Amino acid sequence: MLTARAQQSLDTLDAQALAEIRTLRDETERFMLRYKFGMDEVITKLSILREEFNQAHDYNPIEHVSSRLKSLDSVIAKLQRKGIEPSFESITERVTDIAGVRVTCSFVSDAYRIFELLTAQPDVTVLRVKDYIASPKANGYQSLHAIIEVPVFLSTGAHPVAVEVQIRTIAMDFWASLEHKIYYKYDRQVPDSLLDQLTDAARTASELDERMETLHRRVHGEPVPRHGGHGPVAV
Ligand code: 0O2
Repeated sequence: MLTARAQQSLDTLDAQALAEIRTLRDETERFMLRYKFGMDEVITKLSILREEFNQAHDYNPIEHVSSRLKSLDSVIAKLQRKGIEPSFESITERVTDIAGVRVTCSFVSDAYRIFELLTAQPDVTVLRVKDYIASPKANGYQSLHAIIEVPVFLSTGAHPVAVEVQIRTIAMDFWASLEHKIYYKYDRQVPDSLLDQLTDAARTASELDERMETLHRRVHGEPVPRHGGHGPVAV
């Protein structure tokens, strides 16, 4: 239901302007749909890896997979924040987190294993990697981020689509989701004392990851490397 003012504004638009608005709306829907398809493809790849790994090794390196498509409002806010020109071309090039997939693993070695298995697939192109596990952010945030590109096959042919994949352990995920909530609760102005506690909690989460991995390896008779047995991802 339109307000009287909105209806009045609409009445002042001529037929051509209305047609242009409809075209833009349709193009935007098609544009966003490609990201949904790209995201679906990555989710399918992960669920195949998960099932096959379970069958072949009787072990599941993936605890949980979640995904989200950035809302149009968030995309527009990001364009304004970063001064990006509002064209489909520049959005494709510069906003690479419209489609996002988050993978939660039990152990750090599983996070790297999933990254390697996913990015080794011939139709996956790695555009960018940020290894916040090897190099945590100053606040303690840990996660392995990769912007990958997968081809989406439409009636018009193959279209490469960027998908942001975040891979982390349960402990890292627990920390990140609490930190995210606190960040928004304080409207990005988190008191220093809380920030210190969060950074300290991140250290505890990291220690827990190391201890759990050591325990897991001992139970399975695997050698226990001194630093968890995984290195940063070479970019
Ligand atoms: P949302 O709603 O999760 O998408 P970019 O600005 O994205 O182009 P940037 O910032 O260099 O580039 O990307 P980076 O460092 O890979 O981080 C992107 C995403 O990682 C964020 O997305 C968060 O999801 C997550 N992230 C990064 N740093 C932190 C952190 O300190 N705490 C938490 N909780 N999450 C973090 P968005 O767009 O912020 O939000």
